Amino acid sequence: MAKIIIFIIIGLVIAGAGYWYYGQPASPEQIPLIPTIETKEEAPASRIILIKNFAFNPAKITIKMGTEVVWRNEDSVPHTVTAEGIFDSRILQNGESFGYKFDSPGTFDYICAIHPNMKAQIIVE
Ligand SMILES: [Cu+2]
Repeated sequence: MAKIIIFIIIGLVIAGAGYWYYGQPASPEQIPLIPTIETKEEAPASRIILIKNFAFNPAKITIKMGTEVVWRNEDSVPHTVTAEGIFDSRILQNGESFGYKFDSPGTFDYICAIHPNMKAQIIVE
């Protein structure tokens, strides 16, 4: 009986020592001082809209102010990206692109001037 108690005590001592050795919280000088400066730099935002099958795809997007939208004509026929008085790509042949950076909020409707039934919209927040 006494032996069992001694074993238990030895066990507790070993367990306690283990806790003391491994379970100690790190002292302040062991905690690495990582600067917590937040970097708010975001990659320059840009969105691509494909012109395909006589449609802008996607036809309606919502973007943040400062985003550049790039349209690329993937049709074999020429198209334009035209918001009268705001931006105009002129004629884009197959494979050509046009980019416009939206620096102010608002809703921008645009069309293809060659095929005015091609309508699309960009909402800038
Ligand atoms: Cu067109």
